[in-house]
Amino acid sequence: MSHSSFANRTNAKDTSEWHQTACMLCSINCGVEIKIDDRRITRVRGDKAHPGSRGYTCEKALRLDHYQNGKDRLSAPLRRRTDGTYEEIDWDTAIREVAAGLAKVRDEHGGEKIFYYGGGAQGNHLPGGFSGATRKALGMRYQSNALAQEKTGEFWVDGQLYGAMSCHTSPDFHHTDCAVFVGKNPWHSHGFPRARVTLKEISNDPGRHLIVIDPRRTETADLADIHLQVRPGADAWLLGAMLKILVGEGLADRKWLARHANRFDDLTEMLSIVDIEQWCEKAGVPSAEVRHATTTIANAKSCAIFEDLGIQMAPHSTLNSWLEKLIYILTGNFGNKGGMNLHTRMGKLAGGGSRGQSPVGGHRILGGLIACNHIPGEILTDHPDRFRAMIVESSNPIHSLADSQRMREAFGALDFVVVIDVAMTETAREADYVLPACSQYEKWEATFFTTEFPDNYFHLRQPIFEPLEGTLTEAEIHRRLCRELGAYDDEDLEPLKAAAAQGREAYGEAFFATLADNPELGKYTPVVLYETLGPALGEGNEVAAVMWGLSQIFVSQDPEAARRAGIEGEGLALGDALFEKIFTSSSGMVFSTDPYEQTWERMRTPDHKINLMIEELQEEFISLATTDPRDQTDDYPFVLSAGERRSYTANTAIRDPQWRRKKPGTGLRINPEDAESLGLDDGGKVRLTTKRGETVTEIEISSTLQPGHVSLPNGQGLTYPSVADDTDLGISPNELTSEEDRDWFAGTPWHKHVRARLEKV
Ligand SMILES: Nc1nc2c(c(=O)[nH]1)N[C@H]1C(S)=C(S)[C@@H](COP(=O)(O)OP(=O)(O)OC[C@H]3O[C@@H](n4cnc5c(=O)[nH]c(N)nc54)[C@H](O)[C@@H]3O)O[C@H]1N2
Ligand SMILES: Nc1nc2c(c(=O)[nH]1)N[C@H]1C(S)=C(S)[C@@H](COP(=O)(O)OP(=O)(O)OC[C@H]3O[C@@H](n4cnc5c(=O)[nH]c(N)nc54)[C@H](O)[C@@H]3O)O[C@H]1N2
Ligand code: SF4
Ligand SMILES: [Mo]
Repeated sequence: MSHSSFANRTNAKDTSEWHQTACMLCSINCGVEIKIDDRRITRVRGDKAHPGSRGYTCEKALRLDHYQNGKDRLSAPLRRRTDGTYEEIDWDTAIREVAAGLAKVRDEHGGEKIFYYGGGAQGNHLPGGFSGATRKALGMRYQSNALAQEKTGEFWVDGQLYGAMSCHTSPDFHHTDCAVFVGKNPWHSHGFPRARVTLKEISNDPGRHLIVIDPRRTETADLADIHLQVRPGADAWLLGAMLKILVGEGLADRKWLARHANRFDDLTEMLSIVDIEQWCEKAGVPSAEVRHATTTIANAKSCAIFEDLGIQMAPHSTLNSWLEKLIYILTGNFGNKGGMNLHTRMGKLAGGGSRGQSPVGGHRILGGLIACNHIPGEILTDHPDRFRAMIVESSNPIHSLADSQRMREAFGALDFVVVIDVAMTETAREADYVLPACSQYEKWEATFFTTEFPDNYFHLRQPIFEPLEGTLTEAEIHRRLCRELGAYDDEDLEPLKAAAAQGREAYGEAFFATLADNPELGKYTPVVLYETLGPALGEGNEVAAVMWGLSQIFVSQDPEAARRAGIEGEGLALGDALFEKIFTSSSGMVFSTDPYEQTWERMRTPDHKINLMIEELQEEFISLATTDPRDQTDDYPFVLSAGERRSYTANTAIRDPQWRRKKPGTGLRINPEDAESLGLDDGGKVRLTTKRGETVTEIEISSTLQPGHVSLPNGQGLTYPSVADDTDLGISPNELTSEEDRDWFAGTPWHKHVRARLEKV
């Protein structure tokens, strides 16, 4: 067993050395190399050795120091005083009082009244793992995170089509002949490795096609062969018309469908209600363009599609996911090179399936998560089962979830709130206790956004800086909370500590034997690994021990995928070899490799065929024939896209107004015709009113938007206790959104479709 190759690195102060890590500003987590000077990140470049990004970065990574040394970083636990201000306390006091506060709620009302939100943002998913132990120690049951305001509808649809929600598809853009983006602007938002390079390659190759469905002429649309500039919120009609063209005009792959899918006749029957001309008109796209796009998809050798917030956060969200997926399925683009495939995963982001319902409103729980828009309703009530306390970790829900005002009110109504973050966020400012965590460059960290195919990557990043004084890793915070709550004691750990001293082989055997003897201890696995195997990995490396457990789980489920990636061994030794490779690959590694046919093995329907029909969504589809997206109320003639990704946005991970070199440009984008009819010049001020709020903002005239459609960037409008001049920090979009505007099925918000009124100021 090799000892840590990094133990001596955690104190590195050498300014000439490049350190391997990753950018944590979006889900792609490109490998980067950085140079440091004391506690600053001074240089950043793409890491060519990273198997996914291979040297690629976008412009945002260059300014990571604004995260590491961000404004309002926390460096001591804080306790709220009765007047609402905070006082610093020491860690022992903090752990004792937080544990006591949570235990009191548990003892008086039951552990299931304590709600967990977050667990990881774009680059840090280990906290969500460690917090599992604290949650179990308290008997907590309900949780949520940002996925339940974007992706849960899509996951559920996957479950219906492929037999389990864990059957998540990976678009093979690197090999595809036809890439389609629906409500997705990968030029800015990425979503797959090396996005800009790949988009340009497809765009420049006359034999390959790029199709964009977006109301705005985005940077991606500018590169596209075909841009269907759909009316905002009208995708369901457009996708319905495309499906009818496929089925009605002989473009569906009938032979392939007969072999791989069930109920094609029922689907054809459902699509019979579609009047192609009329539906295209409702969608605002000429039918000739829709036919051209549909034919291009059908005739391409392969096609891969990515749907994102433009349809997931708009009317008919879950229905749209179904219709979008039917397009690649009807053209036989599943389980093939250049198409859509079911990938492996390391770790998991959402827990459990879709059993149960929320305790107060009885709302669907999808992927183990309560829909974010339902959270306030589960608190602001006198229902006996309401949530009474909350743990928030690596997330900023008061800023990022719909209806910030009501979210703030809900936090105010809780008996006890603790926030674990690196910075004094909008959410932390509503907490009873704030616990300061080490930054992602001060501890071992990783992302579970491992969704690639045929090769899937994992990157365990080693710490580069010493923890900022006063901060702890989440692993240590949860270990201390578990100990304080009496979850387990030294005696429980003795056999594991003794085995760890003899090496990882002995540890592996002892681990499973101990858990069989003491199943209770198994509830706390992440912190138990951290406490027992951790020290054997070398001082400062203890957190990495949790990956040993995840490696063992991975090889128990998918041993062949790991072997195809070059990991050798049998049983526990295979898992240990995988861990060793993860632990020593400072630039990331390939943990699984699949042939395309593997997708069919991964199907969870009994006959391994795709189930085309989803009963729950049929009625909504049929209603499209008799409804029209142009029927609007007169009070709010504009559609606001509240939260567009731009080059200077990264959710709320960077809390430093200085990180944008140029003048912010955080204004409202608006079409020239609309600006003219409002009598406004570029930079002019406008009052924007929604049913939930109003604000005054500058406008930025842009012909990329169609008339009647306006957009604001995401992640802006942060407030900084330490910045005196907080002018020009933009608009916080969720002061304008309402929790009521949501998908009827998944509860996902309509952030891309907020009705609005504009007046010149
Ligand atoms: N630069 C940057 N990149 C990011 C992030 C960031 O904050 N900044 N955040 C990351 C995260 S968490 C996520 S989830 C992804 C999101 O990535 P995207 O979904 O690509 O991001 P958005 O810009 O919010 O929305 C995508 C597109 O939806 C379009 N749209 C609006 N209304 C409609 C509609 O009715 N129909 C259709 N078809 N399209 C519509 C918008 O014009 C926009 O171009 O980005 C990730 N990447
Ligand atoms: N109106 C509107 N609202 C939106 C969107 C939109 O398009 N429109 N987009 C939505 C989407 S898709 C998403 S994913 C959400 C994202 O919203 P959130 O899930 O709230 O995520 P972030 O804004 O990235 O916040 C991450 C938090 O983690 C903290 N953090 C960073 N590193 C660490 C660490 O190592 N440890 C700990 N403990 N904390 C850390 C940061 O300080 C920050 O407070 O926003 C959503 N909100
Ligand atoms: S923001 Fe995303 S795409 Fe850009 S460098 Fe960071 S991880 Fe890569
Ligand atoms: Mo997101």
